[in-house]
Amino acid sequence: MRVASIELRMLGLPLVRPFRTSFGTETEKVCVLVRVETAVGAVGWGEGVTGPDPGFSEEWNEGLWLVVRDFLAPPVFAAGDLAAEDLDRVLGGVRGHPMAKAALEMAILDADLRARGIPLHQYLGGVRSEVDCGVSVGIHDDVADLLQTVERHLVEGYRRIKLKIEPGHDVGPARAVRERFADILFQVDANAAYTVEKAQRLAELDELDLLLVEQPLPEEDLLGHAELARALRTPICLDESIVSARVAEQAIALGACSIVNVKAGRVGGYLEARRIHDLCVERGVPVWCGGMLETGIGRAANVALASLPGFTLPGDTSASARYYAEDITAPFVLEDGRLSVPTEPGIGVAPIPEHLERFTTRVEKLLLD
Ligand code: NPG
Repeated sequence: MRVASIELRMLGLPLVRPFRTSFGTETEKVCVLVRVETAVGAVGWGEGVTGPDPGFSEEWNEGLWLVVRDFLAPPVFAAGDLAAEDLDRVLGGVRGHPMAKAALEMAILDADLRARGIPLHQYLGGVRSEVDCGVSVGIHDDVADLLQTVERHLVEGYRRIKLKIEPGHDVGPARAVRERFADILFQVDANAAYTVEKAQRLAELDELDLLLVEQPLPEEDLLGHAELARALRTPICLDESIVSARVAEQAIALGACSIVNVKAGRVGGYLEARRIHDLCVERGVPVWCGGMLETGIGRAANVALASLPGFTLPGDTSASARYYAEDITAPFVLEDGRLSVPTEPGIGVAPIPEHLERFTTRVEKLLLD
């Protein structure tokens, strides 16, 4: 296919409640949507997982916009006929910026698969029609409030609870959740908030029978994670550290993690995400699908990814209502703790035009000369 136009859109959607992590509190979802149109009129949608600031990783919305506009769009236009599988080569001159590359890849893959009538889950090799869903609970100052939030999500049917932690809000709140809800699948996520010294305290989590502790140390510290993994009984899962299949291979070989969180945005796209999945299956390492508060566009693709066989743990693929009173697509609805995998071609969903306009704050359209 030949890409004829790439449209960038900045969106701002109110979140139903603030989401607090060790790197900040979000009250609004602000992200970039990418729409591509091919020379024969096929349309595809992609979503950037960046936020308004470089808190989770180095990338952020304005940077993603500029990188797509100034560095990724020109080689894509110049490439002529191309498929998503060619993007590694076509974009090879741009170092880093996986989230920008992933947003563009998703749009190109969506357009291509729609034109060919193939749903994303089928293209990726999915094996399930619905996926088990967990929910991520932000940091709460008050333990009674936290327990109420967890209870609400359990009543909604979520099959696993993940609690955000940071130094000062870790073992205490996690213990309170475990004491109150003895049998639930439960894990914690530190978003790289610990130093090696401070992380020693995380050994106290061992008695809480957690599924995993996610990304305690900074992303580049694979050896630190390996050392910590030897000191803890709770399995270590890596998120921010795993930026490619090659790094996943190294992290596993070093013993830095025994579980991997797969986020397509973080690793440059769905094709690399599938390579990480395949590697982990080969190594016997369970994977699960992470989330970045995606709108229905990114959520659709995540749910397709989570249908692959190695995704044996519930993901952060929550229902749209967990985040949005109104989404830009039809909402994803939880049924018995699961979301259905879209069955239509491509990512299987598209924005509702009226919603899209309402939540758009800026548009820029790039055209093939
Ligand atoms: O359900 O989409 C979700 C949120 C899951 O906790 C979640 N995401 O560190 O994984 C994370 C965190 C996150 C949210 C990261 C927003 C970056 C931005």
